[in-house]
Amino acid sequence: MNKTEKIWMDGEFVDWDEAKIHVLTHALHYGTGVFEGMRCYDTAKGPAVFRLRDHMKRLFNSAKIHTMEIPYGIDELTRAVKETVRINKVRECYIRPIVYRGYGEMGLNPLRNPVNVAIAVWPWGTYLGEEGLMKGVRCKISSWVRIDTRILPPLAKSTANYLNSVLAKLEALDCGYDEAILLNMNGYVSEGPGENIFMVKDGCLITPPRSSGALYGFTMDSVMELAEDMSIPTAEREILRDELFMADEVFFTGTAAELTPIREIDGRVIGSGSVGPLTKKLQDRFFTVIRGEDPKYEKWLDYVR
Ligand code: PPE
Repeated sequence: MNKTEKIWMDGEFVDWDEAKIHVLTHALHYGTGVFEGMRCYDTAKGPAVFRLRDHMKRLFNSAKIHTMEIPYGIDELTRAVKETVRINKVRECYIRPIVYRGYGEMGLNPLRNPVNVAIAVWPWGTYLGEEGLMKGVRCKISSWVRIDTRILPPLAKSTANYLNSVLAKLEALDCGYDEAILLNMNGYVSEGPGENIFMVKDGCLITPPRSSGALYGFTMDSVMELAEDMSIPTAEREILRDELFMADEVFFTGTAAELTPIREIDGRVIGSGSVGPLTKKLQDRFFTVIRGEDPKYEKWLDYVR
């Protein structure tokens, strides 16, 4: 990975190589952590974090769902994120704040363990490869089902939830695909292991509803708003696996994945087998927005300086 200099740990900047925790940290054993992922992009006015406030709110909500009390305020951590970007002198980076139950007692009751916080930033290129971003990726519908709200809260971005994602990812890779698509317990399309999913059918942009078990993503939310602004009809509704096969275009969204086209699912070519016209249009618009080249959407940018 691309190291930077300092990591923010519980209020202090620590050298990258010294940012260590005890092996009996609660979160390591029981998945008791919540985290975020954001990107900072270089703009004409300097580095800017995309939808920083929204991501921080989601972090606090994830902690709330898991009854973890974060020992800092949201403003304090928002400032710490910007400071971490500044101190590492990076113009573009991925940002990973994590809140976790730390070292204290072993056993499932975490209440006697501290809640620790860390923020790391590092340059992270394309999530599914440069070619994937340009030409699209090949996906496998996973045999693993997306976690259900009765098992683990899917709207919380918790470390534990990602075990489900890792199983799906490994299976997809093992079968020679780039990425997985997970269905939910009702058999409807939910999302990718680390991405929301969209399909285009007859000019309409469709994404699964909040009840699908997908994480509520801000890239997805942004793409929906941009589409509406571009007079593209949109819908949030249940999607069947068969509908994906018949879709004109399918793509993933996510902080890491940005807007990645899907060109094949379970051996079926999607649309033209390359990036679809609407996907390309939204992708171009998205890249304009994150670079601060669209004044209307500067509201989503938080300048670091
Ligand atoms: N669903 C899942 C399960 C998910 O992990 C992400 C982000 C999204 C949807 C999209 O959410 P948003 O980033 O707000 O648009 N996945 C993060 C972690 C990726 C990783 O491998 O780590 C990310 O993209 O930062």
